[in-house]
Amino acid sequence: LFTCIDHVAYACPDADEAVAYYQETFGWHELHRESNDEQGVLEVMVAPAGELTEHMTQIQILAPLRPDSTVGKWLENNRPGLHHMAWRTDDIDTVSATLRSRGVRLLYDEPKHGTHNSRINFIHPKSGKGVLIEIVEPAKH
Ligand code: CMX
Ligand code: CO
Repeated sequence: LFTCIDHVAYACPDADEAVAYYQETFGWHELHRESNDEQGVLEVMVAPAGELTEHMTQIQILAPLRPDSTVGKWLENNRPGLHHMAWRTDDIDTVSATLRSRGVRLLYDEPKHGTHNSRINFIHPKSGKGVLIEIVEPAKH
């Protein structure tokens, strides 16, 4: 069903501060950033190298754009830390149908827009053994 771990997401109030720390202290590289208004987050993708290789896992640094967004509400209840992990697939529609047939609770009826024009959905933490899991189908080039 899945090809690799696409990213692990870290949520914090100040993305720029966290990205600078990753760059200066750990030598990670910023590859991409965008604001996702629908999700209410600023998303910065950082990687251990300056260019992505096929199955490289990134870290997604998240900061809320508004206090009433999912990540904003999460930060009211949690300290900055790991928020979700994302599993990559070539075919989110087939994966979603297969998981639903196995009784897995997905958050959205249809995939939504994710980073870099990807299509995303989420496995509810109740179906993810306590972990929020994103399913991501990267844009095909
Ligand atoms: N990881 C694990 N568990 C989580 C969680 C998280 N990130 N967020 C909430 N939960 C758990 C809570 O601990 C709580 O568990 P209990 O009932 O056992 O106490 C339960 O889920 C409900 O918590 P809540 O505070 O009421 O949270 P909501 O139901 O309002 O929201 C969720 C939870 C999953 C529906 C919401 O986080 C969501 O819609 N997430 C998907 C969207 C998202 O995360 N977008 C930002 C990233 C975008 C991107 O990656 O591109
Ligand atoms: Co994500």
